[in-house]
Amino acid sequence: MIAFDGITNDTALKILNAPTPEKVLENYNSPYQLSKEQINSYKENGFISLKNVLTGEALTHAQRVIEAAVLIRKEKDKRTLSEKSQYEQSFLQCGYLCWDFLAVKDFVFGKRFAGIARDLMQASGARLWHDQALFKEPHGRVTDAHQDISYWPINEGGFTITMWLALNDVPKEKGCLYFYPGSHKLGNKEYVDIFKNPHQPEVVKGIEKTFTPINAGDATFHSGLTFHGAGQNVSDEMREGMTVIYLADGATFDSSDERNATHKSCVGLKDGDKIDTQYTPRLI
Ligand SMILES: O=C(O)CCC(=O)C(=O)O
Repeated sequence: MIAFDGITNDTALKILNAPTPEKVLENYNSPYQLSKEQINSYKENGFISLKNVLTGEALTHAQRVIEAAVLIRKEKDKRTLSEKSQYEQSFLQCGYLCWDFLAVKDFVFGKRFAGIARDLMQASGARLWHDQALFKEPHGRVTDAHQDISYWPINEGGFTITMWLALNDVPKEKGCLYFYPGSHKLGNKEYVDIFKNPHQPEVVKGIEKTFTPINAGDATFHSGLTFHGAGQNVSDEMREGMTVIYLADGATFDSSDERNATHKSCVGLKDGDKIDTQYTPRLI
């Protein structure tokens, strides 16, 4: 059973139903300036770690709201870590929170984060693909290395990017992310079944991993083409990560892989259609 300081099942709903303070909204929507070096570094490596993407009251607020949402989603799950599947031992995964909780929507729709995504992808605009909280429980196992695009029905892998924002400090021992620099240049390569039967991807053998320990409010951004994973959480604390995944405006639907074609964000689309559905609004 999971628990967060100062939040009960009753207060969780109150937290989620309260309007987001004006100052927090301003922070969620204020621009974040990237340098040319940062944009080039992302282009070269396929990922980047950025400081202070969220700070102060906005960070405290986002943490509380997302903890409350995770608590509500997981309140009925009384299993201990060892009773869960191998995949579930990597993280508590709570997706599409923004469509259930307005307070989370305010965060997920923030133009600050979407603006970073757009600028790193050098796109004309950024759409929402989906959001998901990824909390790694104390002593949760590694996240096996994989490439996100292999799970998504999208033709253009380079038109996808994930923000992974730390809601609390995430040093290496708490299971920070690692990336294989430059692996996005290998293209759409290898499906790893992280759900049931993971293997170490062949294509990144020989590439050294870069671990990205980050503090609360910092974030990493990685391309859907970049191979990555996360270490084990050997600490006694929950690792709290919130992700938002963006598409460059213009990304198109790929129905060719049956494993992915039923993705909720693409319902109603035909092969090759521009991804523009009720779940993928243009955010910036
Ligand atoms: O949070 C994790 O452990 C893995 C994150 C990840 O694979 C992703 O955000 O694409």
